[in-house]
Amino acid sequence: MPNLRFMTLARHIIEGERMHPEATGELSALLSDLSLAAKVISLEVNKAGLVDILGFTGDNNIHGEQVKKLDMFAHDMMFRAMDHGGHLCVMGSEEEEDIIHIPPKFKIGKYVLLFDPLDGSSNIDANISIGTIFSIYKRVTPEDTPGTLEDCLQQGLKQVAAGYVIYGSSTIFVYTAGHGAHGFTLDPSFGEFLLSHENIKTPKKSKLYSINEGNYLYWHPGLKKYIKYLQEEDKATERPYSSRYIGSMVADIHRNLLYGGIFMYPADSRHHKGKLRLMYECNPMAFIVEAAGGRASDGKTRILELQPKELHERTPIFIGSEEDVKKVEEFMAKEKSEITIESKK
Ligand code: FDP
Repeated sequence: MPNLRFMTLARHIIEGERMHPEATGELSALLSDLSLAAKVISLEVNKAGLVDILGFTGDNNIHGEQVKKLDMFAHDMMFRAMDHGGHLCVMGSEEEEDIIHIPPKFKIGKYVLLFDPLDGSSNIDANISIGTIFSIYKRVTPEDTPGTLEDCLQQGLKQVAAGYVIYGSSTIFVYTAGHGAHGFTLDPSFGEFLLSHENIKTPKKSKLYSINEGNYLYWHPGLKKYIKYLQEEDKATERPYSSRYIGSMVADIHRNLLYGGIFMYPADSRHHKGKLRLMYECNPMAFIVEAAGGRASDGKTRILELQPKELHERTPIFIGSEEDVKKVEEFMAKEKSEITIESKK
């Protein structure tokens, strides 16, 4: 085993590829291009407080949210880093309504890339950790033709790789190509991602939950009971749990992946499909968390088995330590009633 301090992301990707004699090197090239985009975005995120890049552009994205300059910068950077390698046939971005075609001047490849260029962007001004999330699939339509929506709308279990980059106290690139989840910390002095979290194993049970409790009134009754259960005292099951909610999905899930925890963004009586996007947020995160031994569901069904119908569709999500996710599923299954708004006293 080589000295971990000198295991760069590039080397790790290449060594991973050697385990697959049939590999063409294209996936490795894609991951390397992504790591370049991550370095540039990281640099820009770190400069955000210094240069005049903060603030709203005045435009709204397709979800009606106000877009900040940094989101657009990250979106452009991802596109420009990934459009010309010859490995992709189509892309999709949380910031763009339609699928993104590869410019005709570049070669068309066999992979599909979906990404959320800057997740948690409402936190930028407060210097809170944010992240980039990506998901890679093999195309399902004939080769050498432009990719289509059909290539993008695949079940999460068809992902060949997924990852996220967290821009926090340091920049960390976490990815899985199906064999474990691995984390690399960016050494800013020489601009390399170095292996810092080898083969992450998330605890099977935790003592920590993450949810926006401001939405309590609108939750499913089973979820209300589950959260109350977590707050009760019981030494045997290590309750009460602690509550930790940053409100930035990558940061919340990264912490829970390392320490154990359950992150929830449920459906509620106002938002029947929750808030988070299946293709850009939930599928890639579920792929990583499962690779680390965790679990992810929409409350009933495994996230990776959901059949997407639209590029930007949302889904409820319960993700993290396996036993905790199973427990909330049990609580919700016991309550037959639908989500209702509690009457005001
Ligand atoms: P944001 O709106 O800041 O982009 O993806 C959306 C997201 O952040 C997630 O990163 C985060 O977990 C969630 O929304 C927070 O939503 P609430 O403010 O409703 O809790």
